[in-house]
Amino acid sequence: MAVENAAIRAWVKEIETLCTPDQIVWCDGSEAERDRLTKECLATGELIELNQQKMPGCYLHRSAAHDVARTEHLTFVCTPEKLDAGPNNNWMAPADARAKLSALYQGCMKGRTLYVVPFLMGPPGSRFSKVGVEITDSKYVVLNMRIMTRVGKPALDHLGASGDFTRCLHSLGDLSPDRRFICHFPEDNTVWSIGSGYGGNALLGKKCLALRLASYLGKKEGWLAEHMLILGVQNPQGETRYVTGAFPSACGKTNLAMLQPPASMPGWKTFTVGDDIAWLRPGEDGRLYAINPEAGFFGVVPGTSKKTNANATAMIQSNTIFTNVALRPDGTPWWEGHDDPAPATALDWQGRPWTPASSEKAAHPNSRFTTPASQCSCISPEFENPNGVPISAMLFGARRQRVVPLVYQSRSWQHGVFLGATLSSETTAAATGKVGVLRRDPMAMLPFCGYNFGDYWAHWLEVGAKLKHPPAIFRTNWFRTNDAGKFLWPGFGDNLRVIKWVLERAEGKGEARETPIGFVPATNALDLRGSDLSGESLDKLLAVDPADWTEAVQSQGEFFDSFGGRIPKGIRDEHERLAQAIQTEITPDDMRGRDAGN
Ligand code: GTP
Ligand code: SPV
Ligand code: MN
Repeated sequence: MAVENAAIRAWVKEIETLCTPDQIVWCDGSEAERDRLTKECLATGELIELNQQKMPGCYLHRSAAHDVARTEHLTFVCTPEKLDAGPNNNWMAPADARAKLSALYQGCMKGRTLYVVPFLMGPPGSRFSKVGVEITDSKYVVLNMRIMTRVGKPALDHLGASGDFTRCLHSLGDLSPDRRFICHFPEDNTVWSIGSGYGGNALLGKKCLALRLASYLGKKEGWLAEHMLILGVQNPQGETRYVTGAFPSACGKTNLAMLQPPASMPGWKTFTVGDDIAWLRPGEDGRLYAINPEAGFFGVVPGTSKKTNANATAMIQSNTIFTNVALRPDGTPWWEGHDDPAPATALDWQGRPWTPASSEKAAHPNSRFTTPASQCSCISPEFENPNGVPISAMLFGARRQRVVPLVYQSRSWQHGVFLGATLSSETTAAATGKVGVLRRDPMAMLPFCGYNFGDYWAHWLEVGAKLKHPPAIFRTNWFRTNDAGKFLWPGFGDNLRVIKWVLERAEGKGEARETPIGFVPATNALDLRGSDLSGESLDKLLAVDPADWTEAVQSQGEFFDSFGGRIPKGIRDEHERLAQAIQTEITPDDMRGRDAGN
């Protein structure tokens, strides 16, 4: 493909000199290109063909055993001033990062092919959309980028002769975590990644461009780049409203984005606009509009079944790349939580013999599917709308076994930003490190905000001030457990019951009870017809315990203190107000015999 853009050509030349590949291939996004790359990957073993009768166009990729999730401790934001990256990011001085990584890139593509992948994030012709060019030496990365972004002509057309694109340089290097770095240079609109072939570390359009660099750009240009799903909900009267949800990695965005209404809620329909990333801008009518910059889904496989996510289950039966799932003797994939029972024999995600007696899991807990959005039967008719969709409500959700109710509403935009800023969640397998540890994850953006959180919250407050009709903001928690450790809430399709109340509240209806933390559904306000939830479970789900919240308020204060003077006053005010409201509620009895925590 002949790419005329002079800035792209010059950059490719520069990287060719640095990385010395044997050859250069310019990618155009065509089907012929996909077929050719797939064939090459089958020959090298980078892909394994799955049963083409049962699952046409589906392939399995096994990654290196130590390269299965994002590595947050090896991810850096390289701003000239450390404080601009903030305590929420690892930081390296730009010159140091360039020197360190240049040495690793030196000659790293000898014996390999350099692929040039021009890609567009966002719908063609949209003022929201941005162009990136990824240079990579991984065919697997090219095949995934072709699904996750709009590759080739849409990108080059959008760019024209301009040099305004994100320079995304990626090499597998030697895949060693000792020589792995994912470095962002916001001032140069550049990402340098080496040493990993895994999703968020290697598909540089996703977390690197569409969140870390885009959040920084959004601050400069007056918009927001968020780790959010976008869901369209149509009520039985035929009215459609849009909701976004920011939940940390592996906390339910893809599942909520593809929610299937329960049988006991006839007439309700849902439409997927996005499952991971939203770019949001104020519209001329004073509402907030969102697009999904991606073109596919890179979803968590374990737990995906007809019962939990029928839409995703149907969508991944063809043209899907599976990464790190188990392989059955008939050439079909399997994972924990699959509709079929465990096979008598299989190969696990590393290709080792596996039986149900094995002590290890068959699929990696962070195994993933990569599927084009066009295969999703509930994809929204507004998916390609260049103007985006107007947002009625925003959810901040997390995994919390205790303390946090199923749902509650903020009193205002400022209070909603505070709810986002104080989000905390138990860690998952989507990043390396211990699973199940409680950590603060503001707006589900801890690993993805490209600048100081203090400045980011200030920016949220500024964007809200521009909105005549801001979305209503809620906190959700599908993961509260009972004393036996079992989830109290059925989740998945039943989450529509919560969304229904959310949309009622956004329109000034719906019954609520005011508590120190915000508005909780009044008794009988949630539509539970046809659900077998007990009254006792509901009470536990909606309980607000002042003593628990006294501890939470203290830990929030300590967290905010770590940002020093950069915390906006509005956030401090909300924290103060919460502390006082809890103090007023609490009785000495509440605090007796409590252990510290949260
Ligand atoms: P990333 O792609 O990492 O950003 O994750 P995500 O937020 O899209 O999470 P996803 O929807 O893939 O869900 C992750 C895990 O949470 C899966 O194992 C799901 O089965 C589980 N999960 C999702 N929704 C619910 C829910 O409503 N209730 C419960 N109990 N589990 C859920
Ligand atoms: C996440 O971890 O939030 C993901 C997968 O969506 S990754 O692309 O690796 O970031
Ligand atoms: Mn994600």
